[in-house]
Order: sequence, then structure tokens, then C-alpha cells
Amino acid sequence: EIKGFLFDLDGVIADTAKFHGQAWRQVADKVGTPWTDELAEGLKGISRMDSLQLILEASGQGDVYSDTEKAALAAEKNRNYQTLIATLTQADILPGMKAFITEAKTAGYQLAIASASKNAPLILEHLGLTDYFVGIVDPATLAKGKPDPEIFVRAAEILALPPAQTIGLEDSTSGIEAINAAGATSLGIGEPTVLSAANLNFNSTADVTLEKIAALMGE
Ligand code: G16
Ligand code: MG
Repeated sequence: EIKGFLFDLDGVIADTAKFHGQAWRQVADKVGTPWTDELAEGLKGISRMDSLQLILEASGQGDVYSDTEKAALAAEKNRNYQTLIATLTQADILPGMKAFITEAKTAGYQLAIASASKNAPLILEHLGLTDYFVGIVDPATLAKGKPDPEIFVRAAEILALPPAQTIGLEDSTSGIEAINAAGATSLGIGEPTVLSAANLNFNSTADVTLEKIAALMGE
């Protein structure tokens, strides 16, 4: 029986991917990596330093920069990003998600955040959603990021539930892989062809309701 939901943030609760994209693009231009849709898609759900590494490797520069230089590039991206997310308000919650979060909480489900973003607490504050969640996994304390299951295992722990009693909501392939490996039920939001590994598929956040989830789970 499902008793909790583990929410990704970027791409599930808010469309911060466009801000991550804009912020990284400035860094990509600086290091001379051509910006493509595939690159942008591959950065979803991936930690800040892993994202930078992908951007550098995309132009064959994986080993060109020192750790100090990489830290400076990642810090520059985060400054770009924080400038962009400073403007976030409740109006930036993705369609239907405030309704779903409210519905799930009212129905007695426990909610936690499993976002790779160190900015998640700040973003939830801007969106006025902090109080709906029992807790937020601190990604700085993780040994491995998505697709490793650790972040979803930890989110279930915050709820004191076995992962099997939870559903993880994700928009990224790495996140779906992480949920599946954690032993939770994966709910993919986005192109079913891209998120083919998800147990349940929804095209848009606007479609996610408890009733539709129950129907897809055959209950
Ligand atoms: C998000 C984004 C990623 C980003 C990561 C780390 O993950 O999808 O693109 O690189 O967080 O963010 P930050 O640089 O703010 O720590 P999620 O897990 O919420 O989709
Ligand atoms: Mg995401």
C-alpha cells in the first residue's frame, strides 16, 4: 500500500530547467561547448559538478580544466542561476502540482523532496510550498547522485517508510532509474518514449491526480 510520495523538484514541481539551461548556457559559451537540446536534456537531474563535466566532455575538454577552475565555473553557473530563480513565485508552480500536493497531503500521504538541487529549500520557499513536506534530502550529504538510488532511499527514510510504500515523481531518465533501483514505484512526467523505464507515465504535471494514479496501478 502506498503511503508516501517522493518529489523531484526541477521539472516536476517547477520548471526550473529553463533557468538551469540559461545559466549553464553562459558557461558553455565561455568554454566553447555548442549548446544542443540533447545536452540540455542530459543535464536534467544531474548534480552541478556532474553537469559541468558533461558540458566540458561535450567539447572534448573533460580533462582540460583544473579542479579549482571547475569549481569557479560551477560557482559562476550558480550565481547566474540564483539571479534567475530570485524571481520565482507561486505562479511558477507547474500546472496541477499545487492541486496534487494539496490533494495528497489532505488524503494523509507523507511527502518528501528528493531533488539534486542544493537550491531546493530556497525554491520551495519562493513557491510557498515548504510546509507541505516532511523533509528535504540534503544533496550535499549524498555519496552518489541520480541515477544512484541513494536520494530516493533517503527520502523514504525521512518519511519512515520502506521505498516500496512510496511513489517517486520524476521528469528525468536518471531520476526514473534511481527510483526503480530504490524499489519505489516510478511515476514519469514527460514523453513516454524518453521515460520508457517509468512504471507509470503522465504526459504533463497537469494530468497527475490520486484517481489517475490508482487507475494506472490497477486499483
Ligand atoms: C536539479 C536539476 C539539475 C541540476 C541539479 C543541481 O535536479 O534538474 O539540472 O544540476 O538539480 O542543482 P543545483 O545546482 O541547484 O544544486 P532535480 O533533481 O530537482 O531535477
Ligand atoms: Mg527533475
